[in-house]
Amino acid sequence: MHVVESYDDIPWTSFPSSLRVDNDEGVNITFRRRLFIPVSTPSVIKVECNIKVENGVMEEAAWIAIMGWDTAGREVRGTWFTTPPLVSRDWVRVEASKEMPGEVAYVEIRMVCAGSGKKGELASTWFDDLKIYQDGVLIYANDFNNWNPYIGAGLGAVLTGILTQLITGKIEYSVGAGLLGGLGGGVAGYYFGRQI
Ligand SMILES: [Ca+2]
Repeated sequence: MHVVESYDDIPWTSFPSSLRVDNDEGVNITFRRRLFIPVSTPSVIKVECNIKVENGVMEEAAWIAIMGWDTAGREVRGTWFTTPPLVSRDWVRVEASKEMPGEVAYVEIRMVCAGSGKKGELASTWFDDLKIYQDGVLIYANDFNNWNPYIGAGLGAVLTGILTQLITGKIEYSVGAGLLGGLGGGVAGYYFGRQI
């Protein structure tokens, strides 16, 4: 399995979902990198995120790393910083900030999921409400939204309701059938929407 990303519609800190990362490598792994955001410098760049972990060990914790890049595509020395390492089972809002020198034109976000400390044993990490600020002004936000189950439920309800109305000609059947169709559509949307 190694590392699998999906949306999770149950643990989240902002509706309707969070980013879930399952990792059975035993070690913590950078699963998202090369996410570049243009910045104006010199300025203080701050990252904030909600993180929670199941079955992680502190030696293989989850965090988010930020580093600065120049216009020529080179990493600027001394700009790397990370949020504190985290393996809490409860949601924790982590944050970190650093002054970026004038040659920094982009910041790169690297997301690291926790490991269990033992190869083959699963550790799961959830991320939600990732935000990047430049001198206190929000310049990037990711709520890890997955609306597919809700869109699926809405479409399923409407389509089944219409179909039942056409077949039976009875509005009271259509409402009941629409509810069932909504449930089916929601389940289908959840199933197909989980994988990223
Ligand atoms: Ca969310």
